[in-house]
Amino acid sequence: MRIDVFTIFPDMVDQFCSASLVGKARDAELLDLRVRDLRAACYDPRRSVDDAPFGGGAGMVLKPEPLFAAVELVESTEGLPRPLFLLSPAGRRFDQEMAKELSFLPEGFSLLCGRYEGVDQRVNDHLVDGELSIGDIVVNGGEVAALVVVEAVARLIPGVLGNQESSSEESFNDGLLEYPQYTRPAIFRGWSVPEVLLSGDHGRVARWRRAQSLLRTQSLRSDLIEARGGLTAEEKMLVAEAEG
Ligand code: JCQ
Repeated sequence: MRIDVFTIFPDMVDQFCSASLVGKARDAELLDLRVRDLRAACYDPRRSVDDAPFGGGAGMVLKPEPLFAAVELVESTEGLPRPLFLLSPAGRRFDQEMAKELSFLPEGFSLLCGRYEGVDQRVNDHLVDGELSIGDIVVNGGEVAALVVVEAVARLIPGVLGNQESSSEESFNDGLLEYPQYTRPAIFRGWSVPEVLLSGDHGRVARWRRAQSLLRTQSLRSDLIEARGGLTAEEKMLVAEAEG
């Protein structure tokens, strides 16, 4: 799978990727990540990528020419995996479901990191295929948002995570928060690990974990329960048992 990332800070994106799981995926040739300098096809003497907004106002706007030129240079030489998404607070909300969808794209996809007060609207209208947001939050540049997308997708590519890690992803945690995890020591500063986890009874452990996932999700993220269409009769029993 190939992912192209267009940014005015290619070193920053490359360095993060080399130091993370994304770098492992890249070294194993499971992910073909190509980081592109948005100034690559910037031929004016000052190599400027931004300018003041028409109509006045604070801040700078990314200019259309260097962005179109950078994308088209790749398109005409190596081909560009599309869809091409602009990272922006106005985009469609990126979530685990979308990470999964992107990880299934055989040709991959591309990301364009926005900056400053925004991007010339003609980039939205005529260059990219859509906009992605990592949440209702504004960061200075789309780079950190792009890294969120790249890492979330990379870890879903078969072979990137070890078998143990990836199977825990698929199994019973469908749309629910994780159950609480514990490790040694069994008693730390007087706080004990729940007895059931030391029992060796795998059936009891599985039921307890399922109940804890449901309880946690109900109290912290009731929207996730709603999205699954509420609790089944069996799940209600598990929760009632755990609450009792
Ligand atoms: C991404 N959630 C927030 C900031 C304007 C394209 O226009 C802009 C892009 C940015 C950077 O991205 C984000 C973001 N997802 O802030 C302002």
